[in-house]
Amino acid sequence: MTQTSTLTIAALHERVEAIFRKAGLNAVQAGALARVIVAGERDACKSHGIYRIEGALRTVKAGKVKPDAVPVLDANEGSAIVKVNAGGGFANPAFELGVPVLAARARTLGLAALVINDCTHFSALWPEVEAVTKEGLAGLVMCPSYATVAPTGGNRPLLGTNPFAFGWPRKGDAPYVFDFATSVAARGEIELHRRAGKQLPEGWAIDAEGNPTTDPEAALAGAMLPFGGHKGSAIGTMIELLAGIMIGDLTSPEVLDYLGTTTLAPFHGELIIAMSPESFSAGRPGDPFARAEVLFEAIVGQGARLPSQRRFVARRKSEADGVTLTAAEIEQLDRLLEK
Ligand code: NDP
Ligand code: PYC
Repeated sequence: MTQTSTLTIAALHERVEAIFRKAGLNAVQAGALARVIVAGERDACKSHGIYRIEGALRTVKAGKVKPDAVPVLDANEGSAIVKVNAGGGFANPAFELGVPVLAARARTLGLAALVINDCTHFSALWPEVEAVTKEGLAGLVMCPSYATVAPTGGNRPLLGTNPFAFGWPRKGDAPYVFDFATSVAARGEIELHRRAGKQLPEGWAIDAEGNPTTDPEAALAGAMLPFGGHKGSAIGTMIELLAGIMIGDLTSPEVLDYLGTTTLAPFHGELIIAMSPESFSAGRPGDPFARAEVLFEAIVGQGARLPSQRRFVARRKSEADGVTLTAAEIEQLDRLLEK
């Protein structure tokens, strides 16, 4: 049986933050990174939990992210577009700086967007979309990545795994949230399969010659495939346009040219859109939140589950019992703290 240890969420946060501080990150960067990574472990999202620490540290060491960056807000008074320049640091502190202004603007105007430029982004998007729903707003979050996905009908990496998240606030309940890569699976999942010596399910990837493969090594050397064929390919392209070109930041192929590798965390921009359901539905019959509940009940009534429910169950368990890590994971944290 695998040896495990259980840590409180606060204790895990302290360790992760200490690792980043020791590696030279300032308090803003280290705190925001620790929050998102620990949230990943707490919610049983292993592909964006502590496994990401080493990639973030490699990126710092390679000089591709500024450990002492301080994000700068351009509130753009009165405009629906709020901007934060991450200053070459990680996206997470830039998001934390911008989200209160985004929310206030969306409440005033009905809808607003937060543009984050010049950031390194390695995390899941659900913590961000949940922060928008916490403000009583519906949210859309998207960003490019680096070229690792072949467009449908193509045979070489071009698009990123381009994550896309949506959130809808629910009164007295956890929000409706989905968050997924626009590739069949996140690249982190392929890496976790490789580490575990497991084959991939069919349909996830092609090798460097463009042939279907279930070998994670061959998939990492080849290309991943978009989810849903041409539909995922088009959504991935939309994300390149909106969260790359439209916001004046890098597209996934440009990110790969800039970094020259997929072993570092990608550097690009991010787009967050916040919408007020009350403003959009004003003057129309029915309360949008009550009507949404009818829809959710009908979904669950058929025996289906709402997205993120697995995460929320894991979160409740972690909050009650702590986060369980394997001996190898604890060793990894100890080693990183000693470095
Ligand atoms: P998954 O396929 O694991 O999950 C996608 C979503 O679908 C989740 O909200 C999940 O909820 C939900 N879901 C899964 N199964 C069901 C079901 N049977 N019924 C209803 N809902 C379901 O996501 P991916 O592997 O595609 O992505 C994982 C993470 O990787 C994301 O958080 C994403 O943001 C991140 N990522 C980040 C990138 C970056 O560049 N920063 C790039 C690519 C991905 P639940 O969690 O509750 O199962
Ligand atoms: O899991 O595909 C992924 C990913 C890429 C960058 C950050 N996460």
